[in-house]
Amino acid sequence: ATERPLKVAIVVCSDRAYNGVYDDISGKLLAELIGKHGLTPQEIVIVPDEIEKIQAALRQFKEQEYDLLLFSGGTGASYRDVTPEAIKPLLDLELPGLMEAARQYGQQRTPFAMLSRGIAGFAGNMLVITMPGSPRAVEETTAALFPYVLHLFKVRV
Ligand code: MTE
Ligand code: CU1
Repeated sequence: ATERPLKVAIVVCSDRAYNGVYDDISGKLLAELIGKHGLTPQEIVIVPDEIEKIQAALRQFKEQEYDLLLFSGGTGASYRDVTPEAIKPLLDLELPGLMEAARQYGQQRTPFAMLSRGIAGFAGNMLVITMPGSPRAVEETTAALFPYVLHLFKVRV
């Protein structure tokens, strides 16, 4: 158990943010929100809603020995929402309780929280969480999970 700062990255999955149709708000917001828990993301990247691009991002950060990788977006039910499908096969250990808790927390605030299919787990030693994409969803999901998920880094030894 080292006390070095966690290496954190954020990956925004959004065709429209990737193509510059709108400015990414959720990635920056997420960085700010986890900042309150002492985490500073080294990188914020935007990828289109494509399985290969999403998987390539995970593999890259895993290779660089990141500790925590936060995805946002692409967890819904549209034909372009593929984030859970991309991530699931790359997880070595699923942690269903994380998104169960996040959806429950969200559900107490908006009935639309149940529409997210987000998943979480470890890819090797890297904790991966796929949050829904709207700023409000990012805010609520972060509030539900942090700082409690950080306990996992003491457990996963
Ligand atoms: N969860 C919370 N806590 N708050 C929200 O506002 N929005 C929902 C849901 N989860 C929301 C939420 C909506 S409207 C959708 S469509 C799904 O997340 C999927 O979002 P995504 O496709 O951006 O991942
Ligand atoms: Cu929605």
